[in-house]
Amino acid sequence: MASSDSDELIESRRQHVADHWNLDSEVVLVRSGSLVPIAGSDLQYEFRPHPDFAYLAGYGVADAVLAYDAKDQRWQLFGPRSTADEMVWHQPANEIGLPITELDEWLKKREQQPLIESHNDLKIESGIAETRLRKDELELSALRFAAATSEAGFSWVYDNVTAGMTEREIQIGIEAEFFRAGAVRTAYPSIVASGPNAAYLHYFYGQDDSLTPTTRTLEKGELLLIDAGGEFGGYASDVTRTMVVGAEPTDVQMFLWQVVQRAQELAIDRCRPGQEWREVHLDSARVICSGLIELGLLRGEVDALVASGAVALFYPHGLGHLIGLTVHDAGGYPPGREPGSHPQSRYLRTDRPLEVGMITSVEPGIYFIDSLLTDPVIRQQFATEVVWESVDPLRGFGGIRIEDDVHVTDGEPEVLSGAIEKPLRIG
Ligand SMILES: [Mn+2]
Repeated sequence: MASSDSDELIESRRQHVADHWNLDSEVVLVRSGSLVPIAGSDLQYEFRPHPDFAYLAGYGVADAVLAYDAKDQRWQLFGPRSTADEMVWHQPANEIGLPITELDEWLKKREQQPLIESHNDLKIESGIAETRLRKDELELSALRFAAATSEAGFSWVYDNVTAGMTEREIQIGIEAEFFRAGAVRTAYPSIVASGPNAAYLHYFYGQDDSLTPTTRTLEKGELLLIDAGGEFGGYASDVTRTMVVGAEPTDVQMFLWQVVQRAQELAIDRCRPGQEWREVHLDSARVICSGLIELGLLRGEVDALVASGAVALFYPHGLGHLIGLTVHDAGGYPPGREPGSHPQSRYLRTDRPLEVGMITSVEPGIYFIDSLLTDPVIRQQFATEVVWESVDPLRGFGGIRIEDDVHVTDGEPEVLSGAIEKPLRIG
């Protein structure tokens, strides 16, 4: 990060954070983090900086520290320097700030001031989170670019995927296009789930066994759910499309897909300042509930079915989450709010009123999850609300999720991933 525009924006982030902290004389250290060794080897996991450091420093360098002296209201960056031996094996370190070896001396001059490690202090962390909520222009351009890399990947899927391909082949194809379009990495492990696998909310290659991962061949007429996105400049994109491959959709596939699509459309339109995200989420559950009643899978009144947890059997997750330097970004719950235990909301990752500058995913879904549908306690509990004789034949159907990334503005919601088509059928 070099340009003076970005320097100015980073300066302004620091100012906002310091205003939130409102400290007198403390010294705060924000660390980038260290490489994590892989057990039993001399290798390390790929480095990811702590997002608070990345946000306030603008770098992704390991073993670096950003220090703030509240007395002088000054920020000082410290970074590692390579030794001659290290430079035999590695490219030289990015020489940011003062050498990290000078940090002790710098702290000694301030030893009368209380020292706070930012990642151990709730007030300090939430001061950064509250600032990270509202994205600045530099962040928005990274987020838009990340979404464009995802678009390249999904276009490849629409043009190339046919029945008979394995999930792994599809994953390789979509990720290659993310990277070709400029993504630095995938924002999270890509979910490429065919047929019944689409009912696992977070299904990904190698999860079952990292030595010999299994993959499945997509069959004609099955659902294919892809939840994948590129990452750029540390910023994530998070997109899901579900389609029927190689055949005309069945009536049930088409009906449920349209219910999810409608729930998503209504929720995206609600991504406006002042809307309580929990309410938007519950309304999406009501839309899905109406669809399940109409299809004859649930019986009863919409509000009662949402309240009892019957809808959560088919839509167990939250409508969406904040997106930024992590795919499930900081600030989902403001101080004073906590995740509840209600089945329809316990996985809700955000509970706050929307504000201009927030980025949220909008991702309703409907799934036929075997572990829930076969549980005898659940079957007994929902004996009257769930029409089991109509639900049971749909075991193995998989699931449908449609997800876009939405920027809350003071005008119309901006759908960052809006250029990615939503075909019901491909191949
Ligand atoms: Mn998501």
